[in-house]
Amino acid sequence: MAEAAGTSRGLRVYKIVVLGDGGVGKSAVTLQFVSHSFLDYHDPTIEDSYQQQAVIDGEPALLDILDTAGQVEFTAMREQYMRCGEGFMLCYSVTDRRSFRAAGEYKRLLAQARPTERLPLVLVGNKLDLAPRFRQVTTEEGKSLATQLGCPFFETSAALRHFVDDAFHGLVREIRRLERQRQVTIFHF
Ligand SMILES: Nc1nc2c(ncn2[C@@H]2O[C@H](COP(=O)(O)OP(=O)(O)O)[C@@H](O)[C@H]2O)c(=O)[nH]1
Ligand SMILES: [Mg+2]
Repeated sequence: MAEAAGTSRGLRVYKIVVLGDGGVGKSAVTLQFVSHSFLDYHDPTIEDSYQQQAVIDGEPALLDILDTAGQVEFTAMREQYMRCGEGFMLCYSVTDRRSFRAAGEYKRLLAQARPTERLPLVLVGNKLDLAPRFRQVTTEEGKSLATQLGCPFFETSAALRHFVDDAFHGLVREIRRLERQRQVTIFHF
Protein backbone atom coordinates (compact mmCIF):
# COMPACT_ATOMS: atom_id res chain seq x y z
CA MET A 1 0.00 0.00 0.00
CA ALA A 2 1.26 3.48 -0.81
CA GLU A 3 2.39 5.54 2.15
CA ALA A 4 2.08 9.25 2.70
CA ALA A 5 4.97 11.29 1.31
CA GLY A 6 7.84 11.62 3.74
CA THR A 7 7.10 8.47 5.73
CA SER A 8 8.53 4.95 5.69
CA ARG A 9 6.92 2.08 7.63
CA GLY A 10 4.89 4.72 9.44
CA LEU A 11 7.99 6.67 10.47
CA ARG A 12 8.43 10.29 9.48
CA VAL A 13 11.51 10.51 7.22
CA TYR A 14 13.77 13.54 7.59
CA LYS A 15 15.90 14.15 4.50
CA ILE A 16 19.17 15.58 5.75
CA VAL A 17 22.06 16.80 3.60
CA VAL A 18 25.55 17.19 5.05
CA LEU A 19 27.48 19.96 3.30
CA GLY A 20 30.94 21.41 3.69
CA ASP A 21 34.43 21.56 2.27
CA GLY A 22 36.39 18.36 1.65
CA GLY A 23 38.24 17.12 4.72
CA VAL A 24 36.13 18.83 7.39
CA GLY A 25 34.77 15.50 8.59
CA LYS A 26 31.34 15.20 6.94
CA SER A 27 31.77 11.44 6.50
CA ALA A 28 33.32 10.98 9.95
CA VAL A 29 30.45 12.84 11.66
CA THR A 30 27.83 10.94 9.64
CA LEU A 31 29.42 7.54 10.22
CA GLN A 32 29.79 8.21 13.95
CA PHE A 33 26.12 9.09 14.09
CA VAL A 34 24.92 6.01 12.22
CA SER A 35 27.49 3.36 13.18
CA HIS A 36 29.28 4.58 16.32
CA SER A 37 32.69 4.23 14.77
CA PHE A 38 35.45 6.57 13.69
CA LEU A 39 37.23 5.79 10.47
CA ASP A 40 40.66 7.31 9.99
CA TYR A 41 40.10 7.28 6.26
CA HIS A 42 36.94 7.49 4.19
CA ASP A 43 37.22 7.91 0.41
CA PRO A 44 36.65 11.66 -0.08
CA THR A 45 34.93 11.12 -3.42
CA ILE A 46 32.22 8.80 -2.08
CA GLU A 47 28.79 10.36 -1.79
CA ASP A 48 26.35 8.06 -0.07
CA SER A 49 23.23 8.10 2.04
CA TYR A 50 22.55 6.41 5.35
CA GLN A 51 19.40 5.73 7.34
CA GLN A 52 19.23 5.99 11.08
CA GLN A 53 16.27 5.73 13.41
CA ALA A 54 16.17 7.92 16.49
CA VAL A 55 13.70 9.08 19.09
CA ILE A 56 13.97 12.85 19.39
CA ASP A 57 11.95 14.64 22.07
CA GLY A 58 9.89 11.48 22.47
CA GLU A 59 8.98 11.39 18.78
CA PRO A 60 10.43 8.65 16.57
CA ALA A 61 12.17 9.69 13.37
CA LEU A 62 13.96 8.11 10.45
CA LEU A 63 16.91 10.24 9.39
CA ASP A 64 17.88 9.81 5.76
CA ILE A 65 21.32 11.41 5.63
CA LEU A 66 23.16 12.28 2.43
CA ASP A 67 26.90 12.59 3.05
CA THR A 68 27.96 14.75 0.11
CA ALA A 69 31.38 14.85 -1.57
CA GLY A 70 33.00 17.23 -3.98
CA GLN A 71 33.57 20.91 -4.53
CA VAL A 72 31.40 23.88 -3.76
CA GLU A 73 31.05 24.80 -7.45
CA PHE A 74 27.72 24.36 -9.11
CA THR A 75 26.86 20.92 -10.47
CA ALA A 76 23.58 19.39 -11.56
CA MET A 77 23.88 16.87 -8.74
CA ARG A 78 24.40 19.56 -6.14
CA GLU A 79 21.38 21.44 -7.35
CA GLN A 80 19.39 18.21 -7.16
CA TYR A 81 20.16 17.52 -3.49
CA MET A 82 19.81 21.13 -2.52
CA ARG A 83 16.32 20.98 -4.00
CA CYS A 84 15.20 17.78 -2.28
CA GLY A 85 16.86 18.12 1.13
CA GLU A 86 14.68 19.14 4.08
CA GLY A 87 17.43 20.06 6.51
CA PHE A 88 21.05 20.99 5.94
CA MET A 89 24.08 20.53 8.13
CA LEU A 90 26.70 23.13 7.23
CA CYS A 91 30.04 21.72 8.36
CA TYR A 92 33.45 23.27 8.72
CA SER A 93 36.53 22.35 10.69
CA VAL A 94 37.51 24.51 13.66
CA THR A 95 41.10 23.90 12.51
CA ASP A 96 40.54 25.33 9.02
CA ARG A 97 39.53 28.93 8.49
CA ARG A 98 39.00 28.42 4.77
CA SER A 99 36.35 25.78 5.47
CA PHE A 100 34.60 28.26 7.78
CA ARG A 101 34.36 30.82 4.98
CA ALA A 102 33.11 28.04 2.68
CA ALA A 103 30.24 27.27 5.09
CA GLY A 104 28.89 30.75 4.37
CA GLU A 105 29.28 30.05 0.66
CA TYR A 106 27.16 26.85 0.95
CA LYS A 107 24.47 28.89 2.64
CA ARG A 108 24.52 31.34 -0.25
CA LEU A 109 24.14 28.50 -2.79
CA LEU A 110 21.28 27.04 -0.78
CA ALA A 111 19.52 30.38 -0.72
CA GLN A 112 19.94 30.52 -4.49
CA ALA A 113 18.49 27.03 -4.99
CA ARG A 114 15.56 27.59 -2.58
CA PRO A 115 14.97 31.35 -2.62
CA THR A 116 11.45 31.40 -1.22
CA GLU A 117 11.85 29.07 1.75
CA ARG A 118 13.16 29.38 5.26
CA LEU A 119 15.43 26.31 5.29
CA PRO A 120 16.21 24.32 8.42
CA LEU A 121 19.96 24.50 9.05
CA VAL A 122 22.53 23.79 11.69
CA LEU A 123 26.10 25.07 11.68
CA VAL A 124 28.68 22.50 12.80
CA GLY A 125 32.32 23.21 13.66
CA ASN A 126 33.99 19.78 13.73
CA LYS A 127 37.38 18.49 15.00
CA LEU A 128 36.86 20.01 18.42
CA ASP A 129 39.33 17.48 19.85
CA LEU A 130 42.13 19.21 17.88
CA ALA A 131 41.06 22.69 18.99
CA PRO A 132 43.42 23.22 21.90
CA ARG A 133 46.46 23.22 19.61
CA PHE A 134 45.17 23.72 16.09
CA ARG A 135 42.13 25.93 16.37
CA GLN A 136 41.76 28.59 13.64
CA VAL A 137 38.11 29.49 14.19
CA THR A 138 36.97 30.55 17.65
CA THR A 139 33.75 29.38 19.25
CA GLU A 140 32.61 33.01 19.26
CA GLU A 141 33.07 33.28 15.49
CA GLY A 142 31.04 30.11 15.00
CA LYS A 143 28.26 31.39 17.25
CA SER A 144 28.26 34.71 15.49
CA LEU A 145 27.91 33.12 12.03
CA ALA A 146 25.10 30.89 13.33
CA THR A 147 23.29 33.96 14.68
CA GLN A 148 23.69 35.59 11.27
CA LEU A 149 22.25 32.47 9.59
CA GLY A 150 19.52 32.20 12.23
CA CYS A 151 20.38 28.60 13.10
CA PRO A 152 21.67 26.50 16.01
CA PHE A 153 25.41 26.01 16.40
CA PHE A 154 27.38 22.98 17.55
CA GLU A 155 31.05 22.22 17.92
CA THR A 156 31.62 18.49 17.46
CA SER A 157 34.33 15.89 17.53
CA ALA A 158 33.66 12.98 15.23
CA ALA A 159 36.84 11.38 16.57
CA LEU A 160 35.52 11.33 20.15
CA ARG A 161 31.81 11.24 19.21
CA HIS A 162 31.25 14.46 21.14
CA PHE A 163 28.05 16.40 20.39
CA VAL A 164 27.42 14.38 17.21
CA ASP A 165 23.93 13.27 18.29
CA ASP A 166 23.21 16.81 19.48
CA ALA A 167 23.96 18.20 16.01
CA PHE A 168 21.70 15.73 14.15
CA HIS A 169 18.94 15.94 16.74
CA GLY A 170 19.23 19.73 16.66
CA LEU A 171 18.64 19.66 12.92
CA VAL A 172 15.55 17.46 13.23
CA ARG A 173 14.26 19.91 15.86
CA GLU A 174 14.79 22.78 13.41
CA ILE A 175 12.90 20.89 10.67
CA ARG A 176 10.01 20.27 13.09
CA ARG A 177 10.06 23.82 14.42
CA LEU A 178 9.88 25.43 10.98
CA GLU A 179 7.24 22.91 9.89
CA ARG A 180 5.07 23.88 12.86
CA GLN A 181 5.65 27.54 12.05
CA ARG A 182 4.49 27.00 8.46
CA GLN A 183 1.38 25.19 9.65
CA VAL A 184 0.52 28.02 12.00
CA THR A 185 0.96 30.48 9.14
CA ILE A 186 -1.30 28.44 6.85
CA PHE A 187 -3.88 28.24 9.62
CA HIS A 188 -3.92 32.00 10.04
CA PHE A 189 -4.38 32.97 6.39
N1 LIG B 1 40.98 14.64 14.98
C1 LIG B 1 39.87 14.59 14.25
N2 LIG B 1 39.96 14.19 12.97
C2 LIG B 1 38.81 14.13 12.25
C3 LIG B 1 37.55 14.45 12.80
N3 LIG B 1 36.62 14.30 11.84
C4 LIG B 1 37.26 13.88 10.74
N4 LIG B 1 38.60 13.77 10.98
C5 LIG B 1 39.63 13.37 10.03
O1 LIG B 1 39.68 14.31 8.97
C6 LIG B 1 39.88 13.66 7.72
C7 LIG B 1 38.73 13.99 6.77
O2 LIG B 1 37.52 13.44 7.29
P1 LIG B 1 36.30 13.03 6.32
O3 LIG B 1 35.20 12.55 7.17
O4 LIG B 1 36.78 12.11 5.25
O5 LIG B 1 35.96 14.46 5.70
P2 LIG B 1 34.93 14.82 4.52
O6 LIG B 1 35.76 15.01 3.27
O7 LIG B 1 34.30 16.12 4.94
O8 LIG B 1 33.94 13.72 4.42
C8 LIG B 1 40.00 12.16 8.02
O9 LIG B 1 41.37 11.85 8.14
C9 LIG B 1 39.31 12.03 9.36
O10 LIG B 1 39.81 10.94 10.11
C10 LIG B 1 37.50 14.87 14.17
O11 LIG B 1 36.47 15.17 14.75
N5 LIG B 1 38.71 14.91 14.83
MG1 LIG C 1 33.47 12.42 2.86
